[in-house]
Amino acid sequence: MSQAQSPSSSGSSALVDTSRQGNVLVLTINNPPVNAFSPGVPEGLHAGLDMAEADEGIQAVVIIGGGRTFIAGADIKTFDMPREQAPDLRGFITRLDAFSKPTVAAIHGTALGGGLEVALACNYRVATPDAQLGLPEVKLGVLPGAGGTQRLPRVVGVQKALEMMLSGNPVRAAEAEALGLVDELADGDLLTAAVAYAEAVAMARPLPRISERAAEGSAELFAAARAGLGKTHKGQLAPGLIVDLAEMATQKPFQEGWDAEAALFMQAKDSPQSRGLRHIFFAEREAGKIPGLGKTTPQLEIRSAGIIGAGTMGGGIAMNFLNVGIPVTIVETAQDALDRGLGVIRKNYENTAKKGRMSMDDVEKRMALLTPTLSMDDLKDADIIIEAVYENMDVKKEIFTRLDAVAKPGAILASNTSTLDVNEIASVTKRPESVIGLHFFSPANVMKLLEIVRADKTSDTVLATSMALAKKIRKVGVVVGVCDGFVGNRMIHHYGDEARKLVEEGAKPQDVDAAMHTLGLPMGPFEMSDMAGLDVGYLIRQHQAKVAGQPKPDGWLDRIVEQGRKGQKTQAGIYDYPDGRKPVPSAATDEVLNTYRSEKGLQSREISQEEATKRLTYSLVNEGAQILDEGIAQRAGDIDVIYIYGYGFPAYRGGPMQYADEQGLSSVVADLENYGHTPAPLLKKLAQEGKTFADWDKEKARA
Ligand code: T1G
Repeated sequence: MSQAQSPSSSGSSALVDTSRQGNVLVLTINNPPVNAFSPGVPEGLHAGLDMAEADEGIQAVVIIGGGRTFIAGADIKTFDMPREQAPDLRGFITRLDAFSKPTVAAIHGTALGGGLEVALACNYRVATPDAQLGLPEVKLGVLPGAGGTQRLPRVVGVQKALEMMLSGNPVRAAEAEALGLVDELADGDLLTAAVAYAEAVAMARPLPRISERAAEGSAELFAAARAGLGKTHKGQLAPGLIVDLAEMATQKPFQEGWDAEAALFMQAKDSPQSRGLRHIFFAEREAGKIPGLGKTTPQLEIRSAGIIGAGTMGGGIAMNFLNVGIPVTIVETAQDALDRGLGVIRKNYENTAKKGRMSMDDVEKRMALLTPTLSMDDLKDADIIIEAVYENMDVKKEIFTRLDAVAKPGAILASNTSTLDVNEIASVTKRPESVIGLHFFSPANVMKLLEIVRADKTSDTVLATSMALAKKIRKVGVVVGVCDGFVGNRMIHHYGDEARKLVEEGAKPQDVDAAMHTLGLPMGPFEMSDMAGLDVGYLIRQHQAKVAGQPKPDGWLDRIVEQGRKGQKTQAGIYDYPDGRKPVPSAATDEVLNTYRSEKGLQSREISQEEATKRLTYSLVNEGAQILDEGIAQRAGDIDVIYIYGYGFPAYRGGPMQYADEQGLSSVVADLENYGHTPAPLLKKLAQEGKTFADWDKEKARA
């Protein structure tokens, strides 16, 4: 095996090895971890093609990935490089498509994005049965930019190509073969199969050129595709461009579509939406890294779990473990509550089975892993125990005192508290190093976010185990510190306050919510409050005022609750719900607001959507900056991940902190001051230095 020397460039490329098998030259890409098309890869591949061209004895070329996968795409880190420095994927693909000798892509792992585009420019594709092939560019706010929009429709048909490019989801090799995207499924060794295919087929036939086929599609098909974008990709740029390019593949010569694709790719790549989605791609992976905790930090094995509380949260949490085959013992204080909890879990699974997403056999298998009990003593062997009872510190302390006596040595003791002080909970145990917060978001079996609350004495092992467990149960884990509300809820508290102020100043609740719809959130603050239940906040405010010896709260929201309008669950809250689900502006709420404003002498004024949007998003950003300054969150990117996976912030905005970076922190500071707020010191400092939150994250990572 030698390293390809590229005559066209000075040094050899260590990223591509060449080897010869009979008359076949094998080019093996070694660019771990995913063989992205990084600088050095094209140089090596070109050198390999040079070698194949120069040697008459070579009659075919096989391109294969070393390690765990074929090429997983262009190197996303190079998107913002100056064009002349970025790896020239299109240039390589142009050469490969016209190459004089037959080429075979040998695919295992994932052939994604530019990786599949390289494979499409090969004459043939051989894949392992578990390989996956896809064009996920839309998830990065871009479009396939190296021929995918023109070649895929010509191979699998426009309908399937649109489905793949708009969803960004891969297909498995068996389906790819049925589609004609893969020519042969390799049984046994992939390279052996690919070389054999090159010898038996590729060398025996005239070279097939995808670009010479026509793609077919009807006007109705494209009209339907465009109409669907309003639902699936509302407000996004790249999906519409993908439909345009797929349509071009049916109407124009290949070269014209190829050229148009390049221009539209650049347009999408340079959009704030692509910057937002690429930011989240990396931020989500960074959030899983805990500075100071390397791969050598010992972890505990989680083979069984105990859940205390079989209510909505406890049941949802239990399902996450059952879904990955981890047995759960679930505890309640009364048989009817236990039966009810199990019934909800079973019903959830049966509903999924009715939708065809799992079999009834799967339902039974998962339910068989669930052991109900009324005795906490039955948790004595559990590797992790998660308390999921209602938000009351005394109750939690009592439970953790019992757990301390029951749980085996080394068991992780976790609380699902959404705001309470995990240090205080840990203080009642003799094992504070084993205590951690695992804040699941409701519904816990659906929402991907898991705030991992690191208490003062939580050990590195418990923390690292919890982060690994988050991945295992398919959650996006983010480490947060102890404070009231941790990160997400602490910020949303300010967001809710600002929303209420906007209404007191004259805005209609539906207009405030509409501002957030325009930003891309599925629900605005008042729809969210009605959904959660207004009485939750009401009781907290009443309790806090009583504890503080303050007068009973009498805000406009309190008055709505006191009319028995508790939100969607009572078909009336801030909105009315005549059909039980869809919010409709309520005359009763308008009346409460008008009375309240006149009693308080509040002058109503017109409030623009721009003002509402700025005040709501910047209330999050300002508190987020304070949270960073206090070290409660490790990165601004972590806060963005929390808001995308826990609060429905649109990923194509990148999260609140990325959104602020896009507006410019100086203008955020100016707007905050203009609306009567004091910018957090860190935000002010970054603005004064002309920096972004992303800069702050980078500097911190280097420290
Ligand atoms: N570029 C750069 N780095 C990448 C990368 C990529 N394409 N894919 C993964 N990484 C890094 C990732 O950040 C992480 O780094 C490590 O690899 C492991 O990733 C012209 C323009 C392949 C399914 O969108 O979907 O081609 O944190 O944790 O869970 O048309 O990675 O270790 O430092 O995700 O096993 C299209 C994106 C690009 C594929 C593997 N391709 N990657 O999942 O590992 S755009 C994609 C993935 C394009 C062309 C267009 C997944 C994976 P670190 P990981 P994994």
